[in-house]
Amino acid sequence: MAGTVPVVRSLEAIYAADALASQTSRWNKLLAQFQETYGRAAEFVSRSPGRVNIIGEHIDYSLYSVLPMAVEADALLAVSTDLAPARDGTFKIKIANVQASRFPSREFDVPYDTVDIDPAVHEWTNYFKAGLRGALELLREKHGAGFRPKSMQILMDGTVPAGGGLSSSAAFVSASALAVLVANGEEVDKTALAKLAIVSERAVGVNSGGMDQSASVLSERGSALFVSFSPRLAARPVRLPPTRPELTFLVAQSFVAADKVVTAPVHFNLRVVECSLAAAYLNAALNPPGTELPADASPLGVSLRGFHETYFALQERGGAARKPAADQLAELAALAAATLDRPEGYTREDVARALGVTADELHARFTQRIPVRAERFKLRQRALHVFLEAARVLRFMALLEEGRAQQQQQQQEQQGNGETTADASPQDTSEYNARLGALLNETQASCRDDYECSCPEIDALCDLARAAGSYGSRLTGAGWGGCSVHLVPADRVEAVKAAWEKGYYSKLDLTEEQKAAAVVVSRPGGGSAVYQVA
Ligand code: NG1
Ligand code: MG
Repeated sequence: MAGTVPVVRSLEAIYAADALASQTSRWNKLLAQFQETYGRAAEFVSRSPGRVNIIGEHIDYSLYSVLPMAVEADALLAVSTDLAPARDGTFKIKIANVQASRFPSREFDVPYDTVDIDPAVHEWTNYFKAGLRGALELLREKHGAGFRPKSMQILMDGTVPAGGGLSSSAAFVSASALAVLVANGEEVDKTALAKLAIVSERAVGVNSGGMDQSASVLSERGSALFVSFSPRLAARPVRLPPTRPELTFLVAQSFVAADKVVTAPVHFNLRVVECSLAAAYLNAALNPPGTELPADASPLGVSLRGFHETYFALQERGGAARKPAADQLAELAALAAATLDRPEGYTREDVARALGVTADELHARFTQRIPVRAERFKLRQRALHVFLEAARVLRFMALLEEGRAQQQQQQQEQQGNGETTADASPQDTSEYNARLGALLNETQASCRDDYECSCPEIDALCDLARAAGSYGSRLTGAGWGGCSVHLVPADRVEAVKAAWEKGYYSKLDLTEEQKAAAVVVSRPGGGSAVYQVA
C-alpha cells in the first residue's frame, strides 16, 4: 500500500470504463458551475469515495481488522486558491455545493490557528471543517506555527447518499483534508491522509473507528481492502477469487435515515463506550490485580483489542504457548460469556465496583468526553459480538485464501490436460459461495441480537433477499437504518431486486430519484485522488 495520493489528469485513472461517459459529464458540469460561481477556473479537484463494508462490523473502534471496499460514488471538491487574507490573522473559505437548496453556500474567515466546529449544530460544512482542522494541524506540525494557509474557493459535488450507510461523511472529510493539503502545496502521503481523516472526523461528534476513512483513501480499483489497526494502521488490497456462479455485491438502501451525529449518545457513541467498559471490566476480572491496559488509538484509548493483547501476553509470560489468532478469539468469547454473566446489563455502579473506582472516576475516564444516555451497559452482548465478529473476519479471509488456492490448482490441472486458459471455466463453486454468505448472515444475526444495531426494515430486506437467492445478507456500516449488503449470484440479481420491489420498496413513498438509487451493484472502486485541471 502506502505511497502518495495519485495526481491524475484523466478520469480513466479514476473510474471504470463503463462509468466514464456519465462521470465526464458530471465533472464537466462541476467545473462549469465552479467558473460560474467564482468567476474563475478551478485549479484541481480532490476526490474521495464512499465505501461498503463486506465484513467486520462495529469492530474497527475496538481495533480489530475489517474488510471494506470503496464504491464508485464519491465526494468531489473543485478548488481554486489564493493568498489573500480575509482580515488580519485569518484566511477565507468560500464553500458551495451543487445541491445548493439542500446544502447552502457558506463563507468563513478562519483564524490561522483554530478551526471552530460545533458538533451540536447540524451543518453540512462541519465535515469540511473537520478535514480542514486536521490538515492545518499537519501543516503546522511540518512548517511551524507561523504557517499561513491559503484562502480557498470550493464547490462540492457528492454522490454518496448522506445518512445512507455508505459513509458519505468519510468521503467528504477525506476529500476535504486532501483539498486543503493540495491547496497548500503538499504532496500527500496516503497513510498520513487516512490517519488524519480518522481523527478529524471525530470532531463532528461521532467517535468512529478508522474503517471508512481507510477504505476511502487507501482502496485500489478492483480489490477490497483488508484494514488492520493494531499495532498500527495498515491496509492491503484483497481480490475475491473467481466463482461460478459469479458473485456480486448488491447494496440496498433501507431509506431509514440513520443520523449518527444526532443519535450518537444512545447508539453509536454508546457502543464505543460499552466496548471500552467491557475491556476494562474483563481486565479487572481476568488479569492480575493492578494490570493496566495499554493506551491505544481507539476513541477512549482503552479497547477490547488492548485487553486481548494484554491477556495473552501475560499468559505467554507465564509459559503458555502462543496461540493462533482464531483460537485466541474463541477463547476470549468463552471467557467473556462466563465473566460477563449478566445479560440484563451493568449499571455505572456495577462497573465502578468491578474496576475498584468511584462513579466519578468512572465518569472521568469513560463518559465525560463521550456523553451517553443509558441506565445499563450491555457489556456481555457487546463483547461477544466484537470477539466473534473479529473471528468471522479471519474466517472470511481464510475462505478467500482457500478460493484462490483452489483456483490455482484448477489452472494447473487444466494446463496439465493441455487445455488453454481460454477454455478454462471455474468449476461450480455454489457450496463455497454459500460458506462465504453464511458468514455475512452470522454477522447480521449478531448485529441484530447482540449488538442491537439493526432495525426491522434492514432485517426485512435481508430476509427477502435470502428467500430470493442471496447467499448472505446483512447491514453495512453503523446500522440502525442505512444500507444493507448482499452476496448474490449474478443470475439471481434480478430476482432479488424484484423481491425487494414487491415486498419492500413498493410500500414506501419514494421519489423517482430515490427509486433509482435504492439498489446498486457495487464494484470495488479506487481510493482518493487529485485531478489536476490545467
Ligand atoms: P458509517 O456509519 O457507515 O459511516 C460507522 C463508523 C465506522 C464503523 C462502522 C460500523 C463513522 C464515521 N464510521 O460507519 O468506523 O465503526 O460504523 O462498523 O462513524
Ligand atoms: Mg459516516
